[in-house]
Amino acid sequence: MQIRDGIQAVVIGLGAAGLSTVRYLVARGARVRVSDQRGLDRIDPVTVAWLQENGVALEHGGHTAAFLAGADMVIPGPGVPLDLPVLQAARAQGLPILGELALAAGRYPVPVIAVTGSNGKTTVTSLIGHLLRAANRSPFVGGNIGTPLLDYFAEPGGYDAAVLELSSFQLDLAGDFRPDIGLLLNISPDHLDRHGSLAAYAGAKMQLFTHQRAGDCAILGTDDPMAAAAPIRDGVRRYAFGRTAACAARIVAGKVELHLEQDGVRREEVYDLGPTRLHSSVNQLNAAAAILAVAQLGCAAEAIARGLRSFEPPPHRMAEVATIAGVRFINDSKATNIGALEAALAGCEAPVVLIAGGRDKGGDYTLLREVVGRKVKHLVLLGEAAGLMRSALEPVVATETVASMAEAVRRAMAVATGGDLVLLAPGCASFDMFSGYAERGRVFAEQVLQLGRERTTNG
Ligand code: UMA
Ligand code: ADP
Repeated sequence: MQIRDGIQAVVIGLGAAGLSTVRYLVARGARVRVSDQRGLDRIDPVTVAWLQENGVALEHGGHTAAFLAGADMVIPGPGVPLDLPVLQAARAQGLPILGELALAAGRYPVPVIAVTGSNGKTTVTSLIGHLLRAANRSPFVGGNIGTPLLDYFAEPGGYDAAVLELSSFQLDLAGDFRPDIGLLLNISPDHLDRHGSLAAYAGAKMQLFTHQRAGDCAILGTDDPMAAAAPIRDGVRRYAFGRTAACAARIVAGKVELHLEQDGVRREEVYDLGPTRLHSSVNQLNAAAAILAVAQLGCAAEAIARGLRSFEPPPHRMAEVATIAGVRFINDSKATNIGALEAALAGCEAPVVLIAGGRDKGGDYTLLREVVGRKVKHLVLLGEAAGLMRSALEPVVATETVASMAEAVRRAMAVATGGDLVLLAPGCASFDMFSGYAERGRVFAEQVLQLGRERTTNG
């Protein structure tokens, strides 16, 4: 969306994305105000000074409808709930409510590759960026992955592509945004506390494809029924990845086979994931998705193969921590929803002692009964959702509840035997006990290493 000089914009939420939005708008001559629920003492003084210098009014300690007076548009940060009273007031006044994507729509002067899905976004987004760099390209990599997507415009970066990780929150307010390559990995219940229903959540994800036009490209994880059913517009080139025969990037025995017709040239390539760190069952899917995306951008097979070999997956995702007395400990703290937990278990070969629980996100844990019944020998629960998970899963597995991660690790070790796998895959958010999934994963790893040390010392 074009921002004209003097237009009045109110940004709600001064997080990373909100601040980036303020900067973007100020640089384009808008008159900007920003409102945050935090008290002034909890906002970075450097940011407060910058706002002052740039004539940006700051409302802190909550949002009031009065702050909207004279506004032409309201831009909530991605994590700001859309049913907030101030946004209801904005709607009642007929003010447009736009997300960062709506502002960015049509503004990227380079091909945009946008990645969404319930699980695997960060892995795939960073892998696409890595493969492009291996092919001597200079991608901007941002969005939900950490660097706000409007930061692209903050400095002339010399970028030749924009690779964006997009959440359902961002896609909910995407306006006319359209990616040249839209990549949908999978859809399983997540963020239902915000979206209200699986249909509404899936609907937000599908916004990725709403404005695509003939010649654009849609890449779909067709092993997942909801992703396979994504409504793709006529003329958009549709490519599938997964384990079925019809896939353009097909996983066969730990390898990705690429079958692609490109500008009249046939690409038939095989990528062996054996010598890479992408050999887990979910990462095979992620690799297939990323290979399809960069092949679309013309990257050569040799660069792709080299990039796959040097890629380090992001931490706290199925990461090996240690093996103690033959028991392997795996940290999948980033498994913050039911789909990620299900996928983690489905990929485990050995009997699993599962550590799960945390803050509930409104999903249905009975969906896990089949895979838990098949793979888990003992379930250790912690956090706010322990009770809900216990009643959903008790019928299929022996369950106990603990009060801390230290206790969880010790109880898991007590019931595990050599050859078992202790998996931290919470299936929940972490904010009831930790500052985020990374702290939860760190505490788990520390406790495991501590346990290892104690056992060595005690003989
Ligand atoms: N705030 C209010 N009023 C509210 C709610 C929040 O003022 O009612 C304020 C908070 O006080 C805080 C700010 O808003 O100052 C937080 O803003 P935000 O929640 O929009 O988050 P940001 O810090 O801007 O980070 C966002 C993404 N966060 C969310 O979508 C929740 C980050 O994704 C993203 O990396 C960042 O923009 C840069 O693009 C994080 C995330 O957890 C990783 N995403 C969710 C997920 O992956 O599951 C969707
Ligand atoms: P996101 O950014 O979508 O949260 P991540 O790459 O951070 O995705 O991975 C989040 C969780 O999902 C981790 O537990 C990881 O093991 C799991 N995961 C990664 N890729 C997939 C996939 N393709 N399908 C299902 N689960 C996955």
